[in-house]
Amino acid sequence: MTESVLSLPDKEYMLPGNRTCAGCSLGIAYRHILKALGESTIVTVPASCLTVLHGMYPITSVNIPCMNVTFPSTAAAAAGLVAGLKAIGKKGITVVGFAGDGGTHDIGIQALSGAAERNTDFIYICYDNEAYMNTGGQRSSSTPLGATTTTTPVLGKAQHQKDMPAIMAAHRVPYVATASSSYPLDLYEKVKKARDIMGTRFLYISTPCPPGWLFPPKDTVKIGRLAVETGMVVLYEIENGGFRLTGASERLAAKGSLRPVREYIELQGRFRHITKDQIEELQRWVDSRWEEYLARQTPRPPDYSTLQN
Ligand SMILES: Cc1ncc(C[n+]2csc(CCOP(=O)(O)OP(=O)(O)O)c2C)c(N)n1
Ligand code: SF4
Ligand SMILES: [Mg+2]
Repeated sequence: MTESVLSLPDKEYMLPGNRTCAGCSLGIAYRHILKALGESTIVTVPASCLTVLHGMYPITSVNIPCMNVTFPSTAAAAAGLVAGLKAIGKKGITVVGFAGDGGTHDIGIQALSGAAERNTDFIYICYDNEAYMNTGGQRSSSTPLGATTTTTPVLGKAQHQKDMPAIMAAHRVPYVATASSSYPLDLYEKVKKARDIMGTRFLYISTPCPPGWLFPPKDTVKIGRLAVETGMVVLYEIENGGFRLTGASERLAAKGSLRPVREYIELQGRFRHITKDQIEELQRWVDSRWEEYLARQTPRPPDYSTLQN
């Protein structure tokens, strides 16, 4: 278990300077993910803010090989890479498909579902900034109820978020986990664990976006933490079917209470038009989901290293 950021590997795969907005949490998440994956890694990335982070030829801000692919084909291209590496006998390379919520929940879901059904030996990571941010902030199926976007400008989105990790868990892949850029050690540990498992591993990462969610760049980490503390984002892992809350969510479950959702939404301009009824509905949704997670908790295996003889 990594106890502090000071114990993380020194080697950096993100080079100094990149083109993301001030306060973008994607850079925080990506830096820790690449540290966990190490240098024998190839990523496939579709059009998204991650392409922006990578930079435009001849400049790059990332020190690992990357294949840029079309918007719907992240998982198909990554599966092709896995097959190609196998065909030429290359071993020990981790192939990662890495896309946004639009590129995963909506347009990339077909290729991802096909690859998961075949238990393709890769890691697929979805970072969720809850809209199509690279093209100006259009609604996605991961935008929360009541949030305004450029395509839900006045009343806000009328539907709840699609539960993508649950869809992936329904494929019965060996590992599904959720994480947040505001808890980088939890994220690092999950990526490291995923790296050493065979078959399809799916990670979902909540990544707050200051210009899209309309909060000041200095509050990125705070907003990400509030998402978890209010239960809007829940940290867990499903390993071979066993569900377990982790990190801050596990601590909240032990404490017995979440903070009210209102504390999270009142700090973000995207919820400026939300109605009283929508806030109540959002709270009801969070509470019922939380109860489901608590009921699904499987006990942690005993840690024999701490037992006295
Ligand atoms: C087939 C296709 N449709 C639309 C686009 C335009 N497009 C490029 S990036 C993007 C938004 C990506 O959203 P998401 O996957 O959530 O990543 P984010 O930009 O939020 O990081 C869109 C709509 C495209 N490149 N290809
Ligand atoms: S729009 Fe949001 S996710 Fe995209 S680079 Fe800017 S802060 Fe990051
Ligand atoms: Mg997005």
